[in-house]
Amino acid sequence: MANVLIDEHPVAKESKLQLDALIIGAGFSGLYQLHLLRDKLHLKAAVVEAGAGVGGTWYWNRYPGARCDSESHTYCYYFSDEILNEWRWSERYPGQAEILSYLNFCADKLHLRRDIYLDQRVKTAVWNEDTACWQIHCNSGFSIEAKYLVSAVGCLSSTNTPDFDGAQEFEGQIYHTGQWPHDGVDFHNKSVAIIGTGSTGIQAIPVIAEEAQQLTVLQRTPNYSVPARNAPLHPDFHSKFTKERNHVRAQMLSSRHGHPWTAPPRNLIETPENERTEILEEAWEIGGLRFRESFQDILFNEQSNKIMSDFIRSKIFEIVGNQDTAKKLLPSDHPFATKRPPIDTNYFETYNRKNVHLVDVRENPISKLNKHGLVLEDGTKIEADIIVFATGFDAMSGALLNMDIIGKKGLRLCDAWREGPKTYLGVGVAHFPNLFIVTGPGSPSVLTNMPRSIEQNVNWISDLLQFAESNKIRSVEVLEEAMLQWTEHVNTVASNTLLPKANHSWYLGANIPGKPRVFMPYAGGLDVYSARCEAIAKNGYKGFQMIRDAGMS
Ligand code: NA7
Repeated sequence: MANVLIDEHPVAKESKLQLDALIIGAGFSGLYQLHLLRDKLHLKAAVVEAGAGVGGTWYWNRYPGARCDSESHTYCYYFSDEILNEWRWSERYPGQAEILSYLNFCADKLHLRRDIYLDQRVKTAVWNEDTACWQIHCNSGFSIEAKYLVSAVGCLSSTNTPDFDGAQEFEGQIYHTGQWPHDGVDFHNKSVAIIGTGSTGIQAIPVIAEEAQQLTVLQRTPNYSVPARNAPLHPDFHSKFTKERNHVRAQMLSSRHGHPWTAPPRNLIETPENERTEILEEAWEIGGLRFRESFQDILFNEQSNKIMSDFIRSKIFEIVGNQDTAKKLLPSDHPFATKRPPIDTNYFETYNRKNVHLVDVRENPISKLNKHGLVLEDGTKIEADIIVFATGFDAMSGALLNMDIIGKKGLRLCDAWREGPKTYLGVGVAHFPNLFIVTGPGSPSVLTNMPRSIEQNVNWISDLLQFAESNKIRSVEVLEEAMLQWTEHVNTVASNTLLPKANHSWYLGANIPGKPRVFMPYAGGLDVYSARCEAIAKNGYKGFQMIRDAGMS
């Protein structure tokens, strides 16, 4: 890792940049992808990034309380012992600022900056059949020609801001949690309204409540949440972890969700009531996403899930003093963990504060904004100095479709995906040669601890490119049949679980008006998916067509 060149971000020039590989996005995926393609495969590779810094999700999501729900020692790269040895996490779950520092540390350590062009948002990417290259144009006018195009745009990077009438009339400030101002927002002496009680709202509400004069929470769908039990890590944590980390790594890779634990081989439904209550109470005290893994049948058996969901509902009743408020907070329209399960610090407790008010906007939706705040359909007015949109993302496919990607014979990705995303392994799309997607729709991605899925995908894509380069392949193309079979398999696997039972989930695209309802992530587990990818690679990348200059192999 010798520093032979100056580590500064390059300036985009007007003349076209010629590359072997262009990577879009400088988050966890893009940084590692650049490292492998440039430093291991020795390709001429670069990254374009829309933000003014590296970090991806953690660059944009700076809202109060922003924190990861994977534990720190697992939410990081595992490919480099040097990085694992040097970096020290401070808390059980890493906060936004700490993860952003970590990613900047990695970018410096691996000397990545000199090949990362900042403030470059990709507008179009067009496949040129004659040159077998992608022509990429950014909004700034910067353009690039590259043999390979790797999308590392992330699953949750295209924000969803409901288009309320009257937004221009509002005289206060509006912020979306996913585009938070870098110098923060001062809530002191302010009346604040927050829309949304997904993972983001659940993290932000307790922190904003401590600072704001009044906080009104506009809740459309009550959510389950489990205490995170965040705390500083013990001073000995790092040395203990260093000794155990090969074991931790193996546990993560052999698990369904990429966390270092798997559900014990027991079904809730078959566990006697007193025993299961004891297990759930203990899991509630430990906190975090492990709670979901207390039993193996939670996502498969409706009755088991109902018992677990009832347990959480009983906790909400215990925590929230005002029973009317508690009732409004009870989730009822989806089984636990069929939407992304939030973990929290004092979320339900926050409703016991005098300055926090809960408004149900399911039956009485937000109709518009006016000069002073929000107006509900029945005419109720909610005054606010600041409105926070914690309204989520056009997940998984949104950021990809925001770029105009045009493949063979002028086929646009938005047309190819008109009925929902279709991919092979989440990684490739038929008729879009030499295009690879890290944690795309059809991969385990958001159902897992992301860095594990990212490393698996990036390693696999890099091996595939290595194979293509050493075999003098002109273009790597997904076979239509392989893509359709995989897409059907993704659907079948999801329908064998309770996951599609959450009608409004962003996993299904249901949070975006007009978006086709297709269950997007692969629910078969990271372990199963990785084994499948490995077998496909061993089988000469079955499902891909490798085209040489002189014809086909
Ligand atoms: P989510 O989970 O999509 O949550 C968005 C929230 O915003 C959710 O409660 C929505 O209610 C609510 N919402 C969206 N539009 C409206 C309108 N028009 N009116 C009222 N309420 C609305 O996004 P998050 O950012 O919380 O989490 C995304 C992921 O980021 C998270 O899972 C982690 O993986 C990190 P709804 O439930 O649709 O009724």
